[in-house]
Amino acid sequence: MISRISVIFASAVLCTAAAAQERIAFESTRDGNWEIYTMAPDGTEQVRLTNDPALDSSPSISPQGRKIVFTSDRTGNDDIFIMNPDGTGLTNLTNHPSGDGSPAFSADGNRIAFTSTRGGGFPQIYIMNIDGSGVVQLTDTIEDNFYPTFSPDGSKIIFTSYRDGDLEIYSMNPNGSEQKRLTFAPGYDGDATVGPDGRIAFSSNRDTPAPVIYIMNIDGSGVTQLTDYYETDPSFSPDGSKIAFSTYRDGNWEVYVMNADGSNQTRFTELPDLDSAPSWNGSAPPAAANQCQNGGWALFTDPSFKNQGECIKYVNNGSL
Ligand SMILES: [Ca+2]
Ligand SMILES: [Ca+2]
Ligand SMILES: [Ca+2]
Ligand SMILES: [Ca+2]
Repeated sequence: MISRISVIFASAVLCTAAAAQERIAFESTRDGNWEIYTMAPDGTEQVRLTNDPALDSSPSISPQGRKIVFTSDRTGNDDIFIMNPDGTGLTNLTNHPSGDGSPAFSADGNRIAFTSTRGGGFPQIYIMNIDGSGVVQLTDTIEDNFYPTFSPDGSKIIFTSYRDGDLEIYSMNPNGSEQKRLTFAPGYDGDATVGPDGRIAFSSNRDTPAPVIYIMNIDGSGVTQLTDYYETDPSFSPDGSKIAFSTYRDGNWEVYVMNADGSNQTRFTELPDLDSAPSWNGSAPPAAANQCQNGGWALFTDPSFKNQGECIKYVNNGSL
């Protein structure tokens, strides 16, 4: 029995559950030009985070919801910016004259994969630290590589490439090794997102005039169509039960959310402007709690404790 405890706080990045903010980041033209917004997981509380005449797009929210990265051309070319969830602390991470875009947070929130033309040829996928340092090139092929996204377990980066003469989805290790093709259907296959069970949702026009959303296993098997009008940009909820996506079914782009089996497709944006590219952060409190417990830590839930919800380590001080 533990009669007294000593508490040691885990690093903020690894194990802080209560502070995790589950939000859906998205892009919208509702205030006159493309800006970055977030909303609550039920579609309420839609707030604008950027305010610049430049094109601000393609947000990715970190697993714990503490940072948002996005693409902006406010410097005169596309660069990747990072900011706090309230829009403060805006920082240019790339500062490179080439085109940099499509940022995606790693599963641990410590790195960002992105697409860049800085190599001088076709767009390639790179990875960097969240302060912009340590840039490493991961792909190097003829034809484009783009739209990187991490699997929630951190083991894979899924991306789109034209390297085999058609747009297909590929996987690779986060160091760029073991690049493997996952789709083989004629037409567009891209916009991939990986759920906590390893399944990949993506959009494809393999069976339809406009792209719609499909789901498949991480090895490319078991492809199932989920939507049927014009849908792109799927993003899994943290527990994998839902998928946010963009659709043109109402005559302009809107963000919708559906169950991961395609049922209960629900409209989350209502404006006649363009609303698209939802990014749902990938690690909610339950996942953080599991991570803590697996690492020998526990989630502190005593409501009287000021750091309620933080992961702490119980230490038996021997005074039984
Ligand atoms: Ca803007
Ligand atoms: Ca740039
Ligand atoms: Ca294809
Ligand atoms: Ca709209």
